[in-house]
Amino acid sequence: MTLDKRKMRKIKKAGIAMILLFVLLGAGCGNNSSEVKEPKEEKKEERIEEKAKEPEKEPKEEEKEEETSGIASPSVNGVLHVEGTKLVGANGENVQLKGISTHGIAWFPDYINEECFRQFHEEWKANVIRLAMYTAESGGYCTDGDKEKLKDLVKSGVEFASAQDMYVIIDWHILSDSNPNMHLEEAKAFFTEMSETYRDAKNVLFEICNEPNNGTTWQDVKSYAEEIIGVIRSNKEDAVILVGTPNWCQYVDEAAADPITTYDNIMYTLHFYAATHTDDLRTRMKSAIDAGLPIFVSEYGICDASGNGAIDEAQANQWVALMDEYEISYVAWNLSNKAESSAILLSTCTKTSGFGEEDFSTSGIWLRNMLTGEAENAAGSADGSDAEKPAAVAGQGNFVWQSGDMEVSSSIKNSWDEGGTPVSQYELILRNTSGKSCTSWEVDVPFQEEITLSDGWNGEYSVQGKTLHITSKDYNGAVPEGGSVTDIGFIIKGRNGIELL
Ligand code: IDC
Repeated sequence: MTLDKRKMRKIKKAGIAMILLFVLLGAGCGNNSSEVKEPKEEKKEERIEEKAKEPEKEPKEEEKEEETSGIASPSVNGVLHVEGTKLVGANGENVQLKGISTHGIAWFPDYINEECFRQFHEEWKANVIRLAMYTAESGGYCTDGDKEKLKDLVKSGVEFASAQDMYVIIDWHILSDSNPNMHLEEAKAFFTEMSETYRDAKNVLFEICNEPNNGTTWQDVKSYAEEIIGVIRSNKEDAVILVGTPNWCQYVDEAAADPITTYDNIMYTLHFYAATHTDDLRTRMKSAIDAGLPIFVSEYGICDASGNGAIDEAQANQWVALMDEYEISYVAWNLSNKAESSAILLSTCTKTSGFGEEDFSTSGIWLRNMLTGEAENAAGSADGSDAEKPAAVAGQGNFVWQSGDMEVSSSIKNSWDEGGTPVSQYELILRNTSGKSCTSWEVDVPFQEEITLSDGWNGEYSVQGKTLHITSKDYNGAVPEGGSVTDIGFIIKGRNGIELL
């Protein structure tokens, strides 16, 4: 450890040079609706059995209050409304909602259970759940979905969120049906019923069109919104309504230039995926707020916009800092065990509540640490020695991939130039995702070109062409199921970075 710290300090002094990294994202990362299938029947049953096995953990009232104090809740902050650009509580106090979105409730219905919501509320300090109901896609509400079953799931979700003193968003999740006017009549009927049902609820927000896209204009969205808002308001005068913006909720500037004026108590949604959307979208968000637009980030991910691929925690942290500065609410995508990097559960996890450390993906661990304020230990630490680490170079070298039994997360800690040759110091964190403990491990780090290894620590290193092969030392080979190994560091010479195929 002492040697490593010395190395770190030496490296900190080195000059920084730019290294360009290209990420080739693999197949299967697209927004392809055909990827999504109803979970198989056996799997569903397994989940239900799992649920039945879970003991009911009902904490005492005082414990509950202690654990969730400091976050807004319906019992304390009451009915929310919009003042200027802010979301405020019943007494005019600023309120930030932070929480998690379900995946499509048609595909992952089993996470809608009270024990599951309880854990995210009490342990993660989430104060909002978003219930994402796809309108198209397979099993969608307006396509081949079972409307009654989907509405029942939404109602159960509202009931469980209410029982846990959380706010809840009913999300009409348009996506492949890119223009909300495509299913205007069904939307009217759905929101009529929901606004009647929740006429007196303090904690329900309505998100009336997830992500207009594919050329849908702000005028299209605005005219749709005016109709739907009218329908909702005729039953429920006080509901905060979230309106999507064009181009997958990125063109908030268009809404800012021409906001809805016939109704108030509206917020406009912006969505980002940190490995794809960076400074440009942040600047657009700031300008829209400065122009007076109330913004709500009803969906975001820390991976790329496909919902999969590389994770960029440095960019994600910049987003969080900005949203906190402006007191914007934000809801993470997604509560499922789908094999994609935005899912907060590992695909090996078949539980639907009572999750343990070993069940969460990198996105899940980041989210929990961010919500609970334990971001310092973001990736978990095998030996707790997180002190003195230099900050990652923002946006560079932050990748996550699977190598054998281990999920590998990489980051570049520093890069500089040595007599014209680019040099980079990487750090890896490994997570045992095999579902069993191991006594040794080996991982491959694929580069875009042949590299030369200058140094490496906490592992045995060998280079085979473009691949750096690392095996465990005798002191860090044993990793429990779901456990992590940190501080795997190395320095390489080469112009180009990691290549994920
Ligand atoms: C993605 C899911 C993925 C599913 C796909 C359906 O993560 O499993 O196959 O939808 O087409 C959005 C959407 C959200 C997307 C998500 C990631 O609101 O539905 O979920 N995303 O692609 N906007 C930007 C990213």
